[in-house]
Amino acid sequence: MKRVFIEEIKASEEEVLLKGWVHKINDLGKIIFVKLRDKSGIAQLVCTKEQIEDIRLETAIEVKGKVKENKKAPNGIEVEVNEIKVISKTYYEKLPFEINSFKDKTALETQLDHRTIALRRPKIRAIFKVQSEIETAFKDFLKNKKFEQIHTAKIIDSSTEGGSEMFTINYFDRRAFLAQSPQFYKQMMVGAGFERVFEVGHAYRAELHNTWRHLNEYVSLDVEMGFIKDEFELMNLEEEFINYLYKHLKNTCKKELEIYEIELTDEVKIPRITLKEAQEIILEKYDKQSPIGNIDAQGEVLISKYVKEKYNSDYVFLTKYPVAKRPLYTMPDEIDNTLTKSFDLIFDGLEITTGGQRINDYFMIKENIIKFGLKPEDFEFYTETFKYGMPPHGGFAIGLERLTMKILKLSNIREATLVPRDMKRLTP
Ligand code: AMO
Repeated sequence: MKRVFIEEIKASEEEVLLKGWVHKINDLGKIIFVKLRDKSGIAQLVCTKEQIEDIRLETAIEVKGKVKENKKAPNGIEVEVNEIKVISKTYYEKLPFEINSFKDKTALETQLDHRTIALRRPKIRAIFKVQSEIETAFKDFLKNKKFEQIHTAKIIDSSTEGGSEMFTINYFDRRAFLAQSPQFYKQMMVGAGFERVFEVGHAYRAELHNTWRHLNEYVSLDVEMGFIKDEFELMNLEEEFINYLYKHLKNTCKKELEIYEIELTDEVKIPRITLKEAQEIILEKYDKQSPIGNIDAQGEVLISKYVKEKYNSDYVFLTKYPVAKRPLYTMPDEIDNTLTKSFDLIFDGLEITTGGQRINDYFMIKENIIKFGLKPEDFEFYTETFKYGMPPHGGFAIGLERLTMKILKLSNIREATLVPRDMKRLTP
């Protein structure tokens, strides 16, 4: 007999073979209802006392039984058990927290300490179904537009984003770093002839802040595109992706979105505001001064509040960041060369993307490296491509966990990270 997944059980089926974990046991004396959980859902089993002698919560079992209609059971179906076999016993004394309760009062840190137990809760696993579909949508959307997937080195020789937020590692007899971003490599591959590339990979940031929105290891959804006109082409591309993503999630994650009571809008139209305008709005409307050349976490919340009220949008692109605040590869603006052709995308009070057009001229990039106080010879591996006809290009990167967190309205980025790495956490 072939095993069927719980979501596939049909009322018309005579007998089924199910496999899964014991989710709940409800002993009514004469009959016992056991909820069986597999990756696809939960089924009600009707058992006798003898049949459940060797089982307790979370025992892995195999069940053969008859399918019966019962309006009161989940999905209107229950399985009258003929045979239960224990596949794997449990050895715990006490569960670290309840897996089968609806209310979840366990502290996030405790859940993360016992990650694989917490993930047995359907509500928590739903986050990662959504996350996996975000990744699928990202790949499908870009492949349809002639982008190719690449994988670049995560052990690297130099910083891409500037700053000191890099993890150092011993690389035989030398010092190396963990990549903060695939930035240089994705640009190099555009020049190498791929024209359009994307990467889904880990990025590492040795940031010293332990906040609800920072990880030290996160998944970066990176895009880079050659022969572009300007940074607005990139914003249009990202806006189109968000619309594609929402449709995809509505098709593939109906159940999961329902669990989190999320209704995705039918059309996402993203307003574009310069950083300077945003700073003025934040000051005039909310009496809050922003840091020079940027907005801070509170500013992100305030500007989102403003665009929600004014444009009914959950998203806003902030454009034209100053040269002084952007990495060395960023293209300056033609009209005002103190500004850059770069942008951030803020989603419901949180930056989820940075992007922009890049410098593509060989001499200009070398000059900029010097301006940043660095040595051009250390960057020859990167700038070499620029000698051989580097097209105008640009791209962006989306933090996968941040996007997941905001779509599901979670309050901490760790909830949207399968095995989070932060300043304190290196296990599980
Ligand atoms: P940036 O450094 O802004 O840009 O990162 C891009 C996006 O990655 C996510 N992100 C993070 N997520 C969780 N924890 C962190 N510590 C963290 N740091 C960044 C955010 C952020 O918007 N090379 C450029 C991108 C480009 O221009 O193509 C870059 O890395 O969602």
